[in-house]
Amino acid sequence: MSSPRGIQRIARSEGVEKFIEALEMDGGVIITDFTDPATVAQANAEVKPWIEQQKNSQGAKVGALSGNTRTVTRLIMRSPTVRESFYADPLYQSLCSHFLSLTTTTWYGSAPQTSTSPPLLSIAIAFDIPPGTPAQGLHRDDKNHHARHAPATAYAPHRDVLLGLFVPGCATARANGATRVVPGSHLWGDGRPDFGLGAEVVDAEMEVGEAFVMLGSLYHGGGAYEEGGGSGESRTVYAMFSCTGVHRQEEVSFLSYPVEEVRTYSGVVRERLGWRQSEPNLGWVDLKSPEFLLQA
Ligand SMILES: O=C(O)CCC(=O)C(=O)O
Ligand SMILES: [Fe+2]
Repeated sequence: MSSPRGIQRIARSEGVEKFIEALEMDGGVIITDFTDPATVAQANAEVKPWIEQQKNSQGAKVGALSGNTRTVTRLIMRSPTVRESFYADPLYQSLCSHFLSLTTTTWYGSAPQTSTSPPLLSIAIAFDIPPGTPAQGLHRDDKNHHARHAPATAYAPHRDVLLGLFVPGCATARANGATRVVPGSHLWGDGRPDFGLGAEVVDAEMEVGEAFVMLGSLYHGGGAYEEGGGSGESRTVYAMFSCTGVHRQEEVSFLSYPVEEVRTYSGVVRERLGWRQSEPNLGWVDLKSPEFLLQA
């Protein structure tokens, strides 16, 4: 069931509840006054040198990434503006808490124990997509977590394990491959999706300063950026995803066992400690399975 309104565009002053309603109904929402052009320009200036350094040199291609798309990983460290002005944004963080925090009561004997698990950052990464890039296949980003979805007519709490934030570094439109989204598809099941009939695919077109928030179960994908389309400048997008806090190990193996130690362990133990990535796209370092760090 897709919303006849497509993707709603909402200002902060309308309050967090409006954003929650829009996400529950459509699976995504545009924040019209997320930030301002000066802050976006600052993020662009911080990230551009890293983009230049990546020029077509990316060894590993990430899942759906196509053409000459360049990526900047470790964005939390590389761009203080992305970190503190975008990722730490109070509205985005409130939405993360709403959709991803888990509070559960269990029993210790006959005493109730209630605990809360806050969300985690799953990844912060920049995509820089030049003209001549074909459209991505429409997909759900929670494929990485092997999420499964029962078909539903209304949103139920904790249906999602991921909440994404896309902040464009330039105005995005169909001509430069704005993200295509399928409003309402977060309520679909796991069967083969039918994008032809009844499903409305819309372009999440944005001005600089706007941002798109999306549930991990929403079908979406980068649009085609034809040669000669748009301004000719690449389309840069800062993408941040939060996941539920329970999608991790009980013991933080990477802080508990130094790499020199792990080098002496057998293959199966290294793998169980997380030194081999989970397919697709989880547990990597700079888009590569971390096994390369174990080579002496
Ligand atoms: O390029 C975009 O707008 C979206 C990218 C995306 O969805 C992905 O790489 O998973
Ligand atoms: Fe995606």
